[in-house]
Amino acid sequence: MASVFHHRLHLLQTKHDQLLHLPNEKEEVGNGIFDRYARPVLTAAHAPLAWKYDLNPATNPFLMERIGVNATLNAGAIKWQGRYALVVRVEGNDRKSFFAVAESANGIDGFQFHERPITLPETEDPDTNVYDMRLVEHEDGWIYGLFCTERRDPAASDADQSAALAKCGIARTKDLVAWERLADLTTGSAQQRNVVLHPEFVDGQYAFYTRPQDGFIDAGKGGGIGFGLSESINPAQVTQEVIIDKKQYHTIAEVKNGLGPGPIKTEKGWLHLAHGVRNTAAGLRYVLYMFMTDLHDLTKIIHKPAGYFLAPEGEERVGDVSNVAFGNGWIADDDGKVFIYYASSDTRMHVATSTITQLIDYVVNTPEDGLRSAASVQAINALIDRNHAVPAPTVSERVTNGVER
Ligand code: M1P
Repeated sequence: MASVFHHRLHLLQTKHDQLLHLPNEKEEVGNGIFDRYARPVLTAAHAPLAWKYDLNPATNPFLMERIGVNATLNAGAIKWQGRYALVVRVEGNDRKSFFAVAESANGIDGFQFHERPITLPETEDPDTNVYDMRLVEHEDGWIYGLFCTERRDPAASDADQSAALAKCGIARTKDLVAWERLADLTTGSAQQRNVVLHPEFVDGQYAFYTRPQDGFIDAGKGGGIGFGLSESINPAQVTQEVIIDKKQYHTIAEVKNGLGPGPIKTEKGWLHLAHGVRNTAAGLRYVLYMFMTDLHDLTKIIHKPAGYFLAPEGEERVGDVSNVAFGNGWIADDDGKVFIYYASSDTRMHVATSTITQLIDYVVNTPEDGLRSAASVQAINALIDRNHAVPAPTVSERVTNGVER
């Protein structure tokens, strides 16, 4: 039996080590807006062996997996002590999610989990499930993690074991290791998911992006990305929410939408990444989109490209909840490079890279959604007209560009 244990341990350790050291390559031709990479940055298989196996041959002679890890998804992100840190939603085989920090030196490969998952304190009303943390370094000096806390709906009948109440949980830390739990956010809405803290005070108050909805799955008459202020962070209470980006018929966000990570401040405005959801015969389709709000009036969208910024592609389209791209973490480096972390199909984490300059160009210069097929054709014709006006390249430009020799 001891030989079974040691043989399996050697194989498991070798495979795990190889996975952790796999380099990630940029895919060759991107869309000019961002670059995708060949491999996910984190999968369930990246979880440390010590989280899953009893490594004592006396008590686990077959070296069986005792605790299963099902998926790594929807990670918040932050540059921390010069390294790229993700606070990952790790989901076990038991369907419970928890948070764990994984770090990398370059943000693209080599992500490794800390030895232990985060021990998140509970409130007096324990969470059944916690997920999708948004990290924000606030100007008050704390790093906040806002996440979804889910509990069974107390009004549901015994026959209904799926009705849940989703609220925004709030925790804060100074080191990503020790977390202080604050009271859950209260708002006027029955349910809240996808809540994000703005990094700066607004009129001396904490500012929240919200996503009010009537039911756990259905946005109902709620939905849209909301915005509201709270005098205090503990307890945080938003009494007035205004919808700054509503769901809209025949767009990528006609069923619901929600903000991704905290916004990035640029000289032109606040850059936002969000997800939009539409319904199809194959189920819900989640894609990422971007918009920009005014530097001074955070409720005013000044640019919003039509359609999606990033949609699940190829293998990304398949997973536990297929056809989903979800992003709640990005990191803007001082040199202008942006690392966009997104999960595919509620299963694994990926990175895409871009720059602030490219993202501003994208949000400012991509036509807005005209909301009619005819308007889409008009936008294409306008582009063709402008292309006709582009002077033909000179021979020397064609030679320089490698078109002619
Ligand atoms: O399954 C797709 C996503 O569904 C929910 O997102 P939203 O609240 O916008 O509908 C969340 O459960 C999210 O975690 C999940 O990825």
